[in-house]
Order: sequence, then structure tokens, then C-alpha cells
Amino acid sequence: MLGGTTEASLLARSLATKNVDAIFSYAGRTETPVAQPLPTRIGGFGGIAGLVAYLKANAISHVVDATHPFAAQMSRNAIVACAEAGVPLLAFERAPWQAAEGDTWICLDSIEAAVAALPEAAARVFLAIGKQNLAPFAAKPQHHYLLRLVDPAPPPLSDCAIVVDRGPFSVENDIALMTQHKITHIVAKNAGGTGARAKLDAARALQIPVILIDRPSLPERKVADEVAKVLQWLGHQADRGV
Ligand code: 3Y8
Ligand code: NAP
Repeated sequence: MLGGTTEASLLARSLATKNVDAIFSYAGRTETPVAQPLPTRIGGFGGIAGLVAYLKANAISHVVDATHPFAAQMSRNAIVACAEAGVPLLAFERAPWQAAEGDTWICLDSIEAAVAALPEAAARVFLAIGKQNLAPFAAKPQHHYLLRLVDPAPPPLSDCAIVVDRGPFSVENDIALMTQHKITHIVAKNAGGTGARAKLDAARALQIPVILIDRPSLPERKVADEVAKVLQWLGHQADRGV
């Protein structure tokens, strides 16, 4: 299974409990990823060809893509590689968040659009998007940015504060954090799920606008949205799965 999300960890616990012969795969994006109750591999496969070779060399019979909705490259590679290797693929994906009463969301389709949506007048922006997409915000140096990263890193923007923290987060924590930093805007990814949701509920409580970036579109693939459905998909042929 291709992991790196709360849902992936949930599925890993079920697979381990049922003694399904599975391997958990991390990209190796963070220094100390959460340990999993399954044999774990860390690092890229080497593109589509690398993944095809891995599937064949390890006699993988099923692939579950439980990566984050923004891990689009991995998901695209998995679709092509599994088709090429003739290995069935199932995506385990959480639904996007939907705005509720009292939410002030501006939904956009790219990081660049999010930068453009920030005001010209100096603001205090909570960039809760990790570390891989921060460069475009240098185009608006007039703002103070609060960055939340999984691992420490040198400040990538001229006026920024860094908080090193690993989710899942709580609403209380995010209300306190945004109050302490006098945040006026949030930029976030529409990740869905529970692990990153707290800041949106905190934003509603504080009446702070959220610039929410839509997830990238992916080619057609089989999708399940709960562990039981993934186990059922695997259960009919419960043998070696990734
Ligand atoms: C390496 C594995 C689990 C999985 C936990 C979820 C929840 C906490 C919330 C904020 C948003 C963000 C970020 C975030 C969350 C969960 C989940 C989720 C968002 C770890 C993990 C890996 C990563 C990679 C990391 C990215 C970054 C994104 C931080 C582990 C902790 C912003 C996404 O420093 C970096 O290079 C970080 C890179 C990809 C996005 C980015 O582009 O920077 N996730 N996050 C996985 C691997 O190596 O394969 O270290 O344990 C996993 C989790 N992060 O088991 O409980 O399921 O979403 N991760 C976003 O959603 O916007 C933080 O701060 O509010
Ligand atoms: P990405 O851009 O879609 O993938 C880039 C490359 O990283 C892939 O082509 C692959 O390398 C490697 N890779 C990605 N996920 C992998 C995995 N689970 N196992 C092995 N290799 C993997 O990926 P990303 O957005 O950087 O995400 C990396 C990891 O962080 C994923 O596990 C994802 O679930 C997790 N994550 C991402 C986000 C996010 O916002 N992007 C949020 C939370 C968690 P090769 O081409 O060499 O095979």
C-alpha cells in the first residue's frame, strides 16, 4: 500500500490485525515518519518503470493507493504502472471538505491562484500547506507568513514564523495558534479527512477567511472511501498486497 495519510495508517492497522501479507510504502518526505505495524519501505520507486519492476520483483498481487489527494504524481504513476503490470489497483481516498454554515472559503484551483487571492495590503497569513509549495508566496513579501512544517527548515520567506508540528491537529490548538499569531487569512489544501480539518473549524470560530486549494484531478480509477470496502476488495483474493 502507498501510504502517508491518516487513512493509510488506519488501513495498515486493519491489514496487520488480519495478518494480510502487505508492505507499507512511504516516499521518505519526512525525517522520522510514523512507524507502521507492517513491513515498511521508504523512498521513490524510480518513476513508472521503477514501480512496474517493483511490483513484478515482489510478486505484488494488489496495490492500494492510500496517498494524499495532493500526491497526484504518485497516483498517476500507480495507475499507469498497475495497468502495465496487470496488477489490480484501488484508491483509498477521503472526500473533499464541503463548506458549512459560517465558513468563509475562497476555493481556487492552484497555489498561484491562492497567492493572487491574497490582499495587497499587509496581512498575516497561516500557510498550512507544508513546505513543498511555499516559493510562489515570495511574490507577496508584504505579508507575514506563519508556516507549519513537519520538520525544521531554514525560513523560506522573508517575513515568516515557523511552527514545527506533525498532525493530526486539534481545533483548540489551531484556535490558540492563530490567535497567538494574529492570523487574518489561512491558505490550505482541500485534503479532506480528519487530520488537517482542525484549522478550518478554528477559522470558522475566529471568522477568518480560508483560501482553499482544490485537489488536482486524476484519471479514472477504482476508489473506496472506507477501510471495510478496501478489505472486501482485498478479501476476495486476500493474498500479497502493497
Ligand atoms: C511523509 C508521514 C498518519 C498520517 C498523518 C492526513 C493527516 C497529519 C495534516 C496543517 C496541514 C500537509 C502535510 C499534513 C497532514 C496528516 C498525515 C497530514 C498537512 C505526514 C507524513 C509525511 C507527510 C508529508 C507531508 C508533505 C506536506 C504534507 C504537512 C509521517 C506527517 C501540509 C498537507 O516537510 C515536507 O516536505 C512535508 C511534505 C507532503 C505537504 C507539502 O507539500 O509540503 N504532508 N506528512 C509521507 C511520506 O514520506 O510518504 O511523517 O509520519 C503524514 C500526514 N500529514 O499516519 O497519521 O492524513 O492528511 N501533511 C495538507 O493536508 O495540506 C499539514 O499544517 O494544517
Ligand atoms: P507526489 O508529488 O505525488 O510524488 C512524487 C514522487 O514521490 C513519486 O513520483 C514517487 O517517486 C514518490 N512517492 C510519493 N509517494 C510515495 C509513496 N507513498 N511511496 C513511495 N514513493 C512515493 O507525492 P507528494 O505530494 O510529495 O507526497 C509524498 C508523500 O507524502 C505521500 O506518501 C503522500 O501520501 C504524503 N502526503 C502528501 C501530502 C501533500 O500535500 N502532497 C499531504 C500529506 C501526506 P518515484 O517516481 O521515484 O516512484
